[in-house]
Amino acid sequence: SSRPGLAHSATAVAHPNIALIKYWGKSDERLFLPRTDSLSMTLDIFPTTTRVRLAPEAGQDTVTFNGRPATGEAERRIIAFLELVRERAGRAERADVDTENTVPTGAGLASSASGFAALAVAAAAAYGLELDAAGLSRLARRGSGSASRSIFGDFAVWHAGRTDGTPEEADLSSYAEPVRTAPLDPALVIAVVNAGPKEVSSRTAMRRTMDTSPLFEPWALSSKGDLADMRAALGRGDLPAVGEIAERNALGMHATMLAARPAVRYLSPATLTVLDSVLALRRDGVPAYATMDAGPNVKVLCRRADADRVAETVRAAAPGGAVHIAGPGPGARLLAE
Ligand code: 2P0
Repeated sequence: SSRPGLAHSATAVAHPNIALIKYWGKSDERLFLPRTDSLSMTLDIFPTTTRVRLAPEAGQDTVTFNGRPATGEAERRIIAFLELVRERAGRAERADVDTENTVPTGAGLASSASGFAALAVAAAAAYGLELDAAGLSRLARRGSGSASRSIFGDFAVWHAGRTDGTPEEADLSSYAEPVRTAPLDPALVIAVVNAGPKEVSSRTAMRRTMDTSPLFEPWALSSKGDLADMRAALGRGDLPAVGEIAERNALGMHATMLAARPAVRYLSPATLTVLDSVLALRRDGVPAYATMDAGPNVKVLCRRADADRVAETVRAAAPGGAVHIAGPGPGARLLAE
């Protein structure tokens, strides 16, 4: 509502994204500046819907997550994000945040990406902060790096930003934007081999990898080449090339973690069983390629027309786990209240 005297409120919805060129490692932890550029596909499943309602009488923020009060680190991060929005908007009122998340939290299924993208769009609107899409992406980045990409639908690239200037210059130049592609008709088949929360947070794992892994810098360097190759493959609509590049980039990222001291290993026996089934699909002539994030679950990129067959195959490889089929989804947006 924009009626004076009444609490302002805004509701936004955003979807998770899966990186085909990974974000792993920060050059600035406070500003969420990534060490490398990354590129992702936003999904059409697992939306997060978030309402931010200003509460001028309240002495503190309240955060409700799937109907329950948020606690601990999740609550702390959301309140820190509201502080940032208030600072930028020159406002002081506290807020009630109510968020409904349909994705398993903390399992490497990108719940923080949809979560902070929806929060950025809703909070900016509620506090009267007028931002274009790049500005919203920069803002969402401060909640969780990968959220910068969920502002956009389909494929998005997140720029690491300038590294030769001040932190402010880097901050201004690190945001996501859409990537043009030739028609691909892709699907991501998501094999949930374990929906529980991860043992090591992305933040901790990234920091340890950068600080201790001798493979980190070589991967960061090779990721630049992967991104250039990926843009070209997307531009010509070459799904097998897109998949091959995504798979090698993800395996390289996991190699950097395996070489950290102590090692960070998100991949489980069930993960490797699914990876074997993806190789078997390729041997049978089905273009299917795997990517894994900060957890044991596997996302298989394939053609939409092959998605049911791919889903059957990975379901047989990892019995008991849920399998979801996602297509390219929309960017974050405000809902009419
Ligand atoms: C990505 N991941 O590009 C990479 C690949 C996981 C593996 O972004 O610390 O939740 O909040 O910026 O975005 C997961 O890390 O980390 C992630 P923060 P985020 O999707």
